[in-house]
Amino acid sequence: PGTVELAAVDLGASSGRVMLGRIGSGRLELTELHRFRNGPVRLPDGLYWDVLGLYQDVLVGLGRAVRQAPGLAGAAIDSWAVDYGLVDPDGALVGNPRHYRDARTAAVIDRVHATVDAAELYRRTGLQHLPFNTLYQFAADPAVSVPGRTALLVPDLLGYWLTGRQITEQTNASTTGLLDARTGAWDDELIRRLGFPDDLLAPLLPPGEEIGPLTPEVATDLSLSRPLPLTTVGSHDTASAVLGVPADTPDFGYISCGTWGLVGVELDAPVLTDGSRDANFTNERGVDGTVRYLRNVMGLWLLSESVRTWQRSGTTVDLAELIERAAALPAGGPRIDPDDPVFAPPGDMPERIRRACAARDQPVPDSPEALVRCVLDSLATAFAATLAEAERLSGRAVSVVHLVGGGSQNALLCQLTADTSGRPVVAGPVEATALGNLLVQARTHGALSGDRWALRRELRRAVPLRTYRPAGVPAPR
Ligand code: ADP
Ligand code: LRH
Repeated sequence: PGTVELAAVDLGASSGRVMLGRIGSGRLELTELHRFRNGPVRLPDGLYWDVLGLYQDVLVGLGRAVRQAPGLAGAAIDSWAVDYGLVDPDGALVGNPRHYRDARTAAVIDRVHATVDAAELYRRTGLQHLPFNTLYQFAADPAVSVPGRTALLVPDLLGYWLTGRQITEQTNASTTGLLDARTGAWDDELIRRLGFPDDLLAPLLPPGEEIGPLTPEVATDLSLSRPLPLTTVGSHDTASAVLGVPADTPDFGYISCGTWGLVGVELDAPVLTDGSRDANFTNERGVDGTVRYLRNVMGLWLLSESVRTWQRSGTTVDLAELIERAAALPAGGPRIDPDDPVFAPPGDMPERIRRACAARDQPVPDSPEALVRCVLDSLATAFAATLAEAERLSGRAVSVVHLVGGGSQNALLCQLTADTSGRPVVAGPVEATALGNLLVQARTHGALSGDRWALRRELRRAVPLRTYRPAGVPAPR
């Protein structure tokens, strides 16, 4: 196997990027070709994504990939989970995809549970309860029940526009709440009982398969004169991020830390017990049939939405400097429960955090750095508690914690997580998701071979990592 050039499209909830990877055995280079902002767009009736803008940016990035890498062998897309676009039988987009932070599902959750109760949903699908899981969005969307329409998850919608083929990639399908946790197939009986059309969902494809070549129209737009295949990867960004964890032992915990903090362990089989449901742990599908056993922690959304609030009021914010000032504050300050649903919608985050501190009779953070410290102390506490619960519920020991994603650049968060969990925290790579996407593509194209451990070995050789040791625990000799 030689070296291949591949493009990874990775759409996070706060930014999208198109990366070029040059990959072969012993070689892994990553170049950022295009980065663009992403976030909720508020319209009078709710929150949406700017999906056409994102598609346009994907094309800009792919155009650069084609120009910079004349031998480009393929491309693949991953994005955040659960959200979808509906297409008519003639292929036209119906409406604009909603953002998962939109509040409309609150009115339908009880109705869904009256048809199939939460305990049965968990036994069948293994999915943690989150108000935005696709099944609740379907129940809140009358357009879904018009016969003949297909719901495509975001990476699959973009993939359809690029190739003309409608599929559902399997890792992301596991976040719909309609996939059988044991078999990885659509749970047709559940879909019927919930009253959704039989043909609403497109056929499943696992990671590592060809979706198809770019359409001639797209190829013309990209000035491409040869067929370029789009393939599946872990199109759920968290599935690609977990594949992109540079672990060398099964005894690892991970924190995929960006807009969300996805905290858990990698397993071979789902845990579908009542205890697991009570703790709201999810069994999402990973690459190569693995199970991502994890819980969503609110994540750096708390910080990024605070920064946006300050910027809206005209304050310039230097995040790195703020984190340094927060690090100089004494330990033992106020903490909030980051997973309180009050923090989920966009809006004035510092005010919500101050109110939460006051409601718990704790000191109210009175400066931006005190607020940042409160957020990071609270996240580190939630990360450590979630890791401990993942260990307890799954029986998988966690000897080391890998923290990947944008949050791995936050030295204070990494150190606090090491201190509160009592485990070494290995930070990086920042772009674990794009790297996980590229590693699977490289294997599909024959430039790498082997299982996920072989892919992770390539990663460990190539990316700089930093280890944070828990305070008071001496480094091993
Ligand atoms: P997503 O994929 O969900 O869009 P990312 O993994 O890109 O998120 O992470 C974005 C977050 O990373 C930001 O909200 C910010 O808190 C953090 N971050 C990005 N750059 C830095 C940095 N230089 N120092 C500290 N934190 C950073
Ligand atoms: C992270 C993520 C997470 C989902 C959420 C909707 O980007 O995909 O795994 O729960 O977005």
